[in-house]
Amino acid sequence: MEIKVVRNVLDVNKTLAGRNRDRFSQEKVFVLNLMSSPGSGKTTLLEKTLVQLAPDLKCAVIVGDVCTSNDADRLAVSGAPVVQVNTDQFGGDCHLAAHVIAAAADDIDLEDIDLLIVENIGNLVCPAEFDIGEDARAVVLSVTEGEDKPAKYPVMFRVCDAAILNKTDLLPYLDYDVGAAVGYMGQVHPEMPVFQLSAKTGEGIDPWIGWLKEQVTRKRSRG
Ligand SMILES: Nc1nc2c(ncn2[C@@H]2O[C@H](COP(=O)(O)OP(=O)(O)O)[C@@H](O)[C@H]2O)c(=O)[nH]1
Ligand SMILES: [Mg+2]
Repeated sequence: MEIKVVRNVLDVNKTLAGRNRDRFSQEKVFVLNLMSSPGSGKTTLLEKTLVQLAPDLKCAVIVGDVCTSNDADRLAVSGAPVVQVNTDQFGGDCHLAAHVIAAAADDIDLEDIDLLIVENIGNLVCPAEFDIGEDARAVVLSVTEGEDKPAKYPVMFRVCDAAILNKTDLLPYLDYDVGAAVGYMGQVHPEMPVFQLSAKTGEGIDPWIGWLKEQVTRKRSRG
């Protein structure tokens, strides 16, 4: 019985995600869903990413947290439009659902932007299950979280089109096996690119920026 209810929730979400996808396509906006566990560095990566993309792409961000507007305040420094969603109004949901994205997108002038980035709620499980109408998904894993997280939380890594291995500036101080982490990701999702970088120092960020620009360009060329 419980499984049936969950299935219904996901079916409704899929329908609403389809509506979002049509709307974003009509407005010619590329949508990236950025996910990770709390604290892996999504906001820090976006702070850097928005600055790097600014000359080429007009960006906006929807950022989700259970409470606070801390991340929206950090990201607004870039000058990009930012909408903060707090899920404590919806019972503290651990993910952003399609209808929440639809409402948040009403506060953004979609005609005026090329790329909408959604920083999802920090969680390696639930956000992977909820389509929000995005074009691409990326997951951030930081080197302080353990090498085997892709094996323990395979759904997240399976549904993503790219992964970021963040906080590489900390590697000299840790007993962390980068090869093992990348290996686990490869087992779960063999074709997925993995970008090793430090969002803090910016080292290694260029291939990530290049990948993101390429995704937007590819969608534009498809019309
Ligand atoms: N050393 C280091 N710290 C980082 C890096 N990226 C993020 N952090 C720190 O990790 C903490 C969580 O980062 P935040 O961007 O808020 O993560 P989020 O919860 O995924 O959005 C903050 O204290 C950041 O300064 C990084 O590349 N290197
Ligand atoms: Mg954040």
